[in-house]
Amino acid sequence: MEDKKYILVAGLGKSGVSIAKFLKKKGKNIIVTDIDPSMAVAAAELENKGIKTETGFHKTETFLNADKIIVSPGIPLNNKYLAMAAQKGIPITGEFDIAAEFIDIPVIAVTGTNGKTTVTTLISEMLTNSGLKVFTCGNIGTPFVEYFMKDEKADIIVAEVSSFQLDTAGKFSPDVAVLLNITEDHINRYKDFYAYSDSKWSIFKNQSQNDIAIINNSIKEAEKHLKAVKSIPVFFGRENIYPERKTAIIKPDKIIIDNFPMDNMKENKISVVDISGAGLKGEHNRENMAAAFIACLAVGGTIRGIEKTIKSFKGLAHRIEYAGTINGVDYIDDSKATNPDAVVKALECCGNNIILILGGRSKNTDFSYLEQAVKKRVKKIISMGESKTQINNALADICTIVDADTMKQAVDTAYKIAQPGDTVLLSPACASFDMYESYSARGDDFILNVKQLKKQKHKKTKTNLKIVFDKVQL
Ligand code: UMA
Repeated sequence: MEDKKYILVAGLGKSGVSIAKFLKKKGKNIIVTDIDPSMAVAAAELENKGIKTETGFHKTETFLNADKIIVSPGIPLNNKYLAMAAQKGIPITGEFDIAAEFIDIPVIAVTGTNGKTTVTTLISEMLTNSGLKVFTCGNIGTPFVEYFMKDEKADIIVAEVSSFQLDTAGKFSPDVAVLLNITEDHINRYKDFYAYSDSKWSIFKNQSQNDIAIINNSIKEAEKHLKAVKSIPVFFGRENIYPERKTAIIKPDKIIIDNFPMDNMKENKISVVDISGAGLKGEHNRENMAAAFIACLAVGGTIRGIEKTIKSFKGLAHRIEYAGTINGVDYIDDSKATNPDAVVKALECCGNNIILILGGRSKNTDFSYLEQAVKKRVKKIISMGESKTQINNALADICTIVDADTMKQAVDTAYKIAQPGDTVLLSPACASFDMYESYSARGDDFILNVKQLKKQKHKKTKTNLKIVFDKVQL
């Protein structure tokens, strides 16, 4: 049993490692624990820095004797050790709460079910192209506290924030907070959709009246949450449904600011941004651009920087990303689509003759949400991973479903089914962890299989030509 006072860092992933190093630097006494025995290597590095680690198990007393517990986003708060600690009154918090104590520059925080990484990246590039030094962090992959360990200072922090991070965000209070959308996701972690939705809305909870809240005006049941928002709301959407409020209206080729919400917007005298030559396609991406545009204006981004980014930014890897064409069939990698609404958005971008590869680790979301879009656009579904049965139960009545055990089998089956002009779309609506370590590993496997198939078919075509040629010579 530890007799000294200590902070317990639970989880030794990216977030846990960074927090442990940061707090150690601040002179705190730290213990790190991770249930996974394979974390021993990462633990050894921390041990060398004088941080005590416990890997391969969790010990009740280590949790119960801690002064405070900092929990990684991947560990559910109903974890039995955390629950025991909470019952004993031990404060349980997360990385954003710790970061909040040290922030001394403006912060833009972005949340939502889908589009977070795209908008975080867009805002970062728009501001960089406006001449600002930006530190980008959060759920996008770089822990927030890494900023405090850097020598180089930034003008602004742009953070992607997941609902898991918001649940332990404590005093975190962004100057500009963006809520992109809320649809069903992570229902394996939350009691129900409403609990998940509350988590998303909590991004605004510590904001004060001079801060900015950027909100998609099509989010359902927003009114009850808006009452609690103390900051200045600025909406974006296809129509101005709140005429008395500030809104950026999205048209196919432009975004129009209906009302100037902030002083610096008045100074900038910007009312329209041209998005006709945008690198990002699709209705959902027009929403993403509008949200990013308002966020940038709120912190002094320039119209030049914004328009330059809108033209040059082509999207992220594994998000509706072109992977190749074989026999007139396009193959699209959308491995980052880990919930049903993201799949609907991808289907809307990919025409009408789609072979859809679905499946992975379920997050208890409802696959029947896909019904309308599948009816309209999908020729066949190929299902893989742990959620095959759930997918069958939800969609077999409206679309033929073929099973695949591996990505190779899924791609080969899609190849056999597809006709020239069709699109093969990997858009799984599920997490990847049943078969891969991340969505990007899953996307890479898809791309690899598409490339190999293309090579194979190209070789075959060449061999066929040779046979014909040999015959001609005879
Ligand atoms: N663990 C325990 N005990 C448990 C359960 C888990 O010790 O009972 C351990 C695991 O063995 C693991 C660690 O806890 O080693 C969990 O770490 P983590 O999953 O929180 O992973 P990190 O590497 O710290 O990554 C986290 C975010 N992960 C999650 O939210 C699941 C990363 O988001 C984020 O990029 C990173 O912090 C930096 O901020 C990833 C993600 O999947 C990309 N996010 C979800 C999403 O986008 O849908 C929310």
